[in-house]
Amino acid sequence: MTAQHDPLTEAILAVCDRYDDVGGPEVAPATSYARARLTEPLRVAVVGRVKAGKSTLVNAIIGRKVAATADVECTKVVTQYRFGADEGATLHLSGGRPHIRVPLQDGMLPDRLPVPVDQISYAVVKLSSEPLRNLTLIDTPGLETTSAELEVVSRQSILGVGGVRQADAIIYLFRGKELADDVDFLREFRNVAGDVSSSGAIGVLSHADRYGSGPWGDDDSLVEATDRAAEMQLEHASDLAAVIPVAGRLAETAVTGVFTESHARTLARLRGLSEFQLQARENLDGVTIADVRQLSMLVGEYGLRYGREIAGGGASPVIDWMWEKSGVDQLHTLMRRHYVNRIPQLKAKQAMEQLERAAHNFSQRMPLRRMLSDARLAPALHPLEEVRAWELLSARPDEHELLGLVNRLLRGNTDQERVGLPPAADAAAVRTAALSAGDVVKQHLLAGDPSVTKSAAILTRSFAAINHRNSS
Ligand SMILES: Nc1nc2c(ncn2[C@@H]2O[C@H](COP(=O)(O)OP(=O)(O)OP(=O)(O)O)[C@@H](O)[C@H]2O)c(=O)[nH]1
Ligand SMILES: [Mg+2]
Repeated sequence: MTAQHDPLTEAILAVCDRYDDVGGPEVAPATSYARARLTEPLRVAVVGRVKAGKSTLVNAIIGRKVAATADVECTKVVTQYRFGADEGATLHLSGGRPHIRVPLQDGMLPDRLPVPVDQISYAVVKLSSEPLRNLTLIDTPGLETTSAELEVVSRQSILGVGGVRQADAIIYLFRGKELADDVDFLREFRNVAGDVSSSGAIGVLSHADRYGSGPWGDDDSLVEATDRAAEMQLEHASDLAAVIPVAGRLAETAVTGVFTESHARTLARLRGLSEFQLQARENLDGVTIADVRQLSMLVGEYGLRYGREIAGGGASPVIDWMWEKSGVDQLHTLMRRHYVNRIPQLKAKQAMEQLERAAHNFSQRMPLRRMLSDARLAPALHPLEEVRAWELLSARPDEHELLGLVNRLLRGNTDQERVGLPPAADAAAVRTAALSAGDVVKQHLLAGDPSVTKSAAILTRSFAAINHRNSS
């Protein structure tokens, strides 16, 4: 579906036109930016602590080694990966200075940049990789960086203009146990950026192949990570739409084509070793320690332990196994469910908030703000209110009765789907279902909890509108 044909996008474009009418020529840059953002690919920022595995995950999603990864602090500037046939990088400097074009080095942003990193607001790397046609990925420096120089840069730039503030959605990586800092940051970006809240945020428990008792422990790390992710999902319901375990390195190795038949043969030769021998790197049956180290870099200790049995079949089954174990497929599914299927909603939300923020800078700020709040009440923008209800309800510790209703409303493409009826249901049946859903909702209008009352008010309008649309 092109953005122009989506009713919500159309409605926001109409709001942009009105913004121009009310605000006059000085608002043109704000509206042209908002229009452009509505039609470009969704922007997803990858955020988390230093060494959480953010760049590795970016590579895994793009299917190519585009971001440098290392055991030492690595990503220094916020980097947007966008689709473009003209591959290359542009550094956007702070203070409005002109951009600087830099050639890529081995397909990546060069290690040495022509200006100090604290002068760079963000970098844009254009690549002709297919996954970027529909998705712009934003890799960010780790939170709580170790060098003082980066400390200031990172928080500002991650939250700021090139980073989360400009993202339609985020992936938040936790490495192992989440720390108070992680939770603080999630809250911080909700407050400061405001643009992306729980509906657009997916949590990833990274390094899942090393989780819990570790790759050599009695329990399977991935299973332990899956259990922990499920708990985290409940604990962070107010900040994150879901939490899943991901072993990014397995995925990166699987999709970037670095795992060869020769690696598979070496890995297969480790089958006869006991776990102790392999872990301690003793009596390696003719395989050198250097070879095992190299394999471990590619498939991790988890891959050494469990992948060697599969390696007898060659590189391809190992690659399939790593991809399957990595959890990146599930991440894609979640991203489709939470982001891609809701691009118009996420983009509309972002555009409205951007226009609201920009209004403060213009002489007609009060009329602009009034126009925007009126627009929010119009039926065409009601889906945004439904997203708000979803956020309020999913932030509650319980699985509230209304949550199921709002989920269905947001996922449904037709009124039949929105009220839970089969496609063939006629208007009368839809009306009856909308009325009875409306009755359920009304019981919550006087609930003591303001988040429930507000959601119930929003859903009352949703079902009234469905009823109205289906009345002859
Ligand atoms: N075993 C294992 N190692 C991983 C995984 N993900 C990343 N790594 C490794 O962890 C190290 C850090 O990964 P990066 O992707 O550079 O982490 P980052 O969050 O981008 O780090 P900064 O940019 O410095 O904040 C690298 O050596 C990766 O190969 C994973 O899922 N499992
Ligand atoms: Mg990085």
